[in-house]
Amino acid sequence: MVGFTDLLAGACLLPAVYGASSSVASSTSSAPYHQFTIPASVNYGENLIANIDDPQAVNAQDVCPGYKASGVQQSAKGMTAKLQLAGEACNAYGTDVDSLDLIVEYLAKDRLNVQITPTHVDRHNASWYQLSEAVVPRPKADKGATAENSDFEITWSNDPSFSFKVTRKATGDVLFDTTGTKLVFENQFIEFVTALPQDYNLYGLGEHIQQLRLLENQVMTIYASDIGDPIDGNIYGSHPFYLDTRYYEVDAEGTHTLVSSSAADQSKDYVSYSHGVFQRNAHGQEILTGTDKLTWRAIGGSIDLTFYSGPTQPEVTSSYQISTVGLPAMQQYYTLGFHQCRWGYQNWSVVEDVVENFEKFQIPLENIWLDIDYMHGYRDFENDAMRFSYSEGEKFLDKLHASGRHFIPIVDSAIYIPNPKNASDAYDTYTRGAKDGVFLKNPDGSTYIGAVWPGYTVFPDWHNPKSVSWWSNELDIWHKKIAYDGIWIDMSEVSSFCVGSCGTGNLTLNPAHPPFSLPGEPGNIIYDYPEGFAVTNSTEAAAASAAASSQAAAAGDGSSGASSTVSYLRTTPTPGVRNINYPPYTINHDQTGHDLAVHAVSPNATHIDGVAEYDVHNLWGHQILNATYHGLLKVSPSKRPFIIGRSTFAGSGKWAGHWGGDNYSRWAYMYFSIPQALSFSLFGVPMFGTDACGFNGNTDEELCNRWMQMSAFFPFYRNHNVLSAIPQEPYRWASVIEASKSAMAIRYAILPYFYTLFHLAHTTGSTVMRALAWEFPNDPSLANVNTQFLVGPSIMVVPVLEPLVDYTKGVFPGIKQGEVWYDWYTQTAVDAQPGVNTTIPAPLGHIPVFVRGGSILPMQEPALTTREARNTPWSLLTSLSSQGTATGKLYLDDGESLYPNATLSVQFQASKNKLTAMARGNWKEANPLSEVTVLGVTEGPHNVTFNGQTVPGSDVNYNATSHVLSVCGLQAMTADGAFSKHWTLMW
Ligand code: MIG
Repeated sequence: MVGFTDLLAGACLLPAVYGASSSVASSTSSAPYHQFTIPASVNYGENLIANIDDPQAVNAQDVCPGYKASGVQQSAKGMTAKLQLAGEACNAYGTDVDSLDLIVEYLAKDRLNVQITPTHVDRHNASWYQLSEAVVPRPKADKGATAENSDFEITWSNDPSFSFKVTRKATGDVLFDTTGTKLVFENQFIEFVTALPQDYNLYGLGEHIQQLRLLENQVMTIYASDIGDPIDGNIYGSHPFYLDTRYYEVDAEGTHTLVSSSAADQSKDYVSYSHGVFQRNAHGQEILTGTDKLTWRAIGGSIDLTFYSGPTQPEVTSSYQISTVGLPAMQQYYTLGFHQCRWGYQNWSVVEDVVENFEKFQIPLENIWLDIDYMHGYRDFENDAMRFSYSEGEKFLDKLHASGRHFIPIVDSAIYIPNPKNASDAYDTYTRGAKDGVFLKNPDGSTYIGAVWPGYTVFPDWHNPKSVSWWSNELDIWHKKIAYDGIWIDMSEVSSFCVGSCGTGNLTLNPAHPPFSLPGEPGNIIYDYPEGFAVTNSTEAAAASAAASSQAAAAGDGSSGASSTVSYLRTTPTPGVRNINYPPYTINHDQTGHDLAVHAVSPNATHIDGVAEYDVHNLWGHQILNATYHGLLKVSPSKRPFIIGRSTFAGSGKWAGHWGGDNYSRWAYMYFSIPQALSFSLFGVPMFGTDACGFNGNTDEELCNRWMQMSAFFPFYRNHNVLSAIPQEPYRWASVIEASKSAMAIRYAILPYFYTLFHLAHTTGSTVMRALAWEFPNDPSLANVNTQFLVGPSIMVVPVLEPLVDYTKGVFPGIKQGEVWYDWYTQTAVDAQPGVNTTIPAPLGHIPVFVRGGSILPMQEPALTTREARNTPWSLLTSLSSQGTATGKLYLDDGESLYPNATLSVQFQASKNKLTAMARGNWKEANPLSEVTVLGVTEGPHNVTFNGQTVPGSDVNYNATSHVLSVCGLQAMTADGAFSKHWTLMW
């Protein structure tokens, strides 16, 4: 073992404080280019497309006729009807569809589905596209489901035009209500409006960087966009799902009165009911959050709404995953270890140096990542022969794997297309794909050629039945050259650096430089530092800000594309024809000009089945994750694939995890990591983390210190950095070394808890990272708490999210109901008042962590790798509730098999001075139990026994002040494994 156990000195798992260390210099200069540079102009549209801000835009609600229902058929299972256009077509932003089919189906007690689709869809001739069930399945129905046994009731009306209302029977509360609004259904524009209560609590609708509870008066666009994490803008993923939580005051008669969460009064009692709504639509969407309504728009597809009745968040989330999008992938154990990445690791020896530094400073490192630097000419599946040769790589990986560590390379979404004039430019991956015709086409049948890192590129067409096997084969061939352990998928929106098929006719210019300078290249030198840096490093900050100003001045006014003129391009709808490049209604997409073709493969790129990219853009990133999942199974058929993907769709969690994308080394982005993670908990993608210390811009010691500590409690824990920013591995600053080690000591100690949470998520649809409101559903004051979070039910983290302070503030939920919170470090109960935002000391290097009373956490000893940690003795941290009880769970297996043939489940239970462990299963856990710590023991024990045998007094330690009981020396009594038989500890 690489000596990490001294962390555990003393009776209990307290992270030790580490000594200082020297910093290590590094160079990240980038290689010069001697290539044709793709002109910058091609990266922008020429137009500012009319969007929500267009003053001339008509409000479809004012001009459209709505529909009238006829031929209504009611049944025990639901209803069907025809919806006919109720007046003259408005053709506001497309062609009105005059006849629609309405199908209402009670899918299960807790699920109701409302589907509205054009009548008689003729797939080959239709001017709209219906989402494929093969790619995005429809929610499952229970056989016996009926209207009568449903939690919901749906009613409808034709007055003044067709509308419907979904009511929760239990409260009589109307959850969804389109009364008085018009249904608009055109080939390129769908709109419906639902009423919401004042001060509603809505969550989800991703992917955005935003606070946890959605703000009112926002335009929330859903359209996969390769863009550096703008706040409130649409980014990589598409998750048209929301959770709606409503709080009620209940009087003596049981009457429920809806209350605003801002009016929460700690002296009153409340209950909450949550429901979920999923709109199964993959088109570009835009959701307007009004003060008392939601306007939902889509530029195609259909209406396919599923309501989940909960009534708690865990029930909504679990039902959403189990019935609709799928349960999240089980992760391999090692993926819970720490991941180090950066853009700018220049060659194998630089990477080796990084790994060695982790060893030297005794900082846990589990996974080393490589960005696009390793590639030969930025080609997927090809290492650069000089800097990242396979032979040197093999030696490096042998050593890395022998030390229990893993290697995760990036794979980009676009594929280099070789220069036809240059025979030595052949690229087998392309050749094999072209042979199978797996790349997207132009409408005229020619190959669609965009531009990404390598120059001009092509893009896999996931509708081609051969594309998954081609992709899997490429992964497999490459794996034989370099034994990677997982895959990082990037640029999958799918990103392209030019508008349209810009490479057509230009291939002889390949390889080419992208149409902008890379970070570190002239004009794009990084001078950014986090807030607070100017205070602690004033001289450097002043120099950086001066240099930044002159760089900006040299670049002109800094504006680009069409942003300076407000002259909108407005497209007039043509009956029966779609304008897919410039739809008549353009969602508020955040690329230049709101142009759907900017920085992405253009909407008119065409799939083998004739489907336009316009209709399936948001699914590209989902499908490459599916393909990669298959590919990794081809490489290692029995192992759980480990994939981290950038663009996701509802259901991507069944194949992959996700990182937060290109955030900034700024305090605000550290904060936004929390709501982003919690949103992905709701979306069924529990394996989530953001780039610790920040990606874009330079970080600094203080931000990196705080962020490394916070991210230690995120499911996916990775430090990643942009090309040419100052290095930010945790060993770069003495204080960050210590801070990282101390937070990692906690993470690695509770790995069995994390792993158990993942297994529960994978099997039941529960979450790993949790909002306080979800665990404490009856406290309206928690509705928007997102500056602190829970890991599972038992651990609460209150990070510092601002510079230059030595405290933070947090609430201790549930205190009023008798909840007890123990400080992780002192192991004593926190003295907190209900609802009070409590000041918590947090000097730099200290992250406040609390254990909820009533928990039993299975732990092992921290180590430098998870493999070592798994070879250490067990301990249990038991924190008693105010009733003196506690429970906990443990799940174990080999940590890697897709279908493990041996598993172990242990149930822990404590009450009345007695703790029992009941194990089930055939996984042999060889490590013994060494100690049990019990927090909140109010009376000193007289006699401590383990399975009836007295534990010698020298192994029992009771602190009458802190109320901590620790029982050590249990190894001998559990020599055949901590859980090989049931046991009971009494005190
Ligand atoms: O546009 O591969 O989000 O993590 O370092 C930049 C280089 C392309 C974007 C990813 C980022 C990665 C970077 N990539």
